[in-house]
Amino acid sequence: MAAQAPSGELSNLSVTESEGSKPKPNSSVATNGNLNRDSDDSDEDAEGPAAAAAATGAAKKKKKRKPKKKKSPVQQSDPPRVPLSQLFPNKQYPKGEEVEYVNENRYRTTDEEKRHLDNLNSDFLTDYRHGAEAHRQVRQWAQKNIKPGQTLTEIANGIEDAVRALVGHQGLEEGDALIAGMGFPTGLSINHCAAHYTPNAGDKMVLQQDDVMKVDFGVHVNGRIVDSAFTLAFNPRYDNLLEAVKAATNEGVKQAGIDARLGEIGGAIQEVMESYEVEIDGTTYPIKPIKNLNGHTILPYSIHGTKSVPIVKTNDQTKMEEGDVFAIETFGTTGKGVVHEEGQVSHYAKRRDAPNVDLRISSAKSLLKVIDKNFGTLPFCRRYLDRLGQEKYLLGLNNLVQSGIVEDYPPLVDRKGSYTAQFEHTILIRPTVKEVISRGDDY
Ligand SMILES: [Co+2]
Repeated sequence: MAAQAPSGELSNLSVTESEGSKPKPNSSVATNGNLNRDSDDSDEDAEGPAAAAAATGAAKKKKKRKPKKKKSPVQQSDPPRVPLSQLFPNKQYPKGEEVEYVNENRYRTTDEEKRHLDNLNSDFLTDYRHGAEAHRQVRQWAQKNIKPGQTLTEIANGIEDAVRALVGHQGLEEGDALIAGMGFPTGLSINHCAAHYTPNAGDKMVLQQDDVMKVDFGVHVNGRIVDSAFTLAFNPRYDNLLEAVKAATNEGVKQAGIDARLGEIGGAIQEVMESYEVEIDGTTYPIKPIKNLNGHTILPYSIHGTKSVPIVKTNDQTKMEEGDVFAIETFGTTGKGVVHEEGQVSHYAKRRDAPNVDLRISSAKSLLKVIDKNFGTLPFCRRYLDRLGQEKYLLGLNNLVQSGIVEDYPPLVDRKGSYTAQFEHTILIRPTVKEVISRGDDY
């Protein structure tokens, strides 16, 4: 989920205009550092050395060989509905991509004290890896199954039903959505809309063949939110746009680490993004970073922490620190490179620092109770209130927004007719290594 820069900060940013004529670098970013995807099916393991041993054994003592027990293999269904607790019974969820720190932080990988600190965090890591595996399985299913002609409502429900099944919490009983489930609503933002669009009830929008859709959804387990996004397009004319943004996000992920300065990371992201261009219908466009959208820290149950990661060069000297969790997200566009709020709001979240206001409108009071019990400070959307059976809540909801208790996140759009793309990963700045928790073999 994108963090929007306050409009005041915009004037401090200086985006150098892309020349738009540089050749596209052949930068294929390594994505499969340390992926561990081998623990999902114990039956497969038995085919390897065990099967070989059984074969040699069979030659020697044919009679003693027991008939192979036919275990019903536990594997994910299509659509995904098998809880990950069944696929990983010992809670050994796959690790993300672990990357060693560099330079003066290189010692951390083997340092005893840092390893001890890391071990103290095992619940945190288990929850994060659980959520990340759910994200990967759901998104890889979504990438295969989302097709032009589907409604955005269908697409959002498909993703959300899968996420809730995989983490084993439907979120319909009071408090259940706070244990595990959606970390924030499924963003399905199309073309010049860069972020924060998800269908409200009655939305009839249909995905089109030439659309560019950002799919940005969050999974949380015990408040540990995995925030990761990708872009889907069906027309190959957008390939360079998607490639540019994927490479820019990977550059941000690569630059991230203990003591890395946020403004410099922005500069590195910008340089990669602006080295690309894209030709659409005979016109060549430079690819610009959307300068008022940022990556951000993630706190328990809170999607936007206190630090933000610019995607253009700034003089922000703030450093990344041990224990931080960052969402590294970048947005590229053929438009202006700036987004503004436009259209009907769908995304909301209770503020961490919500004031204790005496609410006079009774519907606002009762809605706040629903929000507290089901979402806390996790972002939610109108559809989530609908599925809890809430009705006629808009007046109350708007009152909560006006009272400063709930923040609304309107859709963020660039110039009409432009195309925008996004890729995003969540990274854990662990004491010993950086873990790109949401890394998959897709992106
Ligand atoms: Co985000």
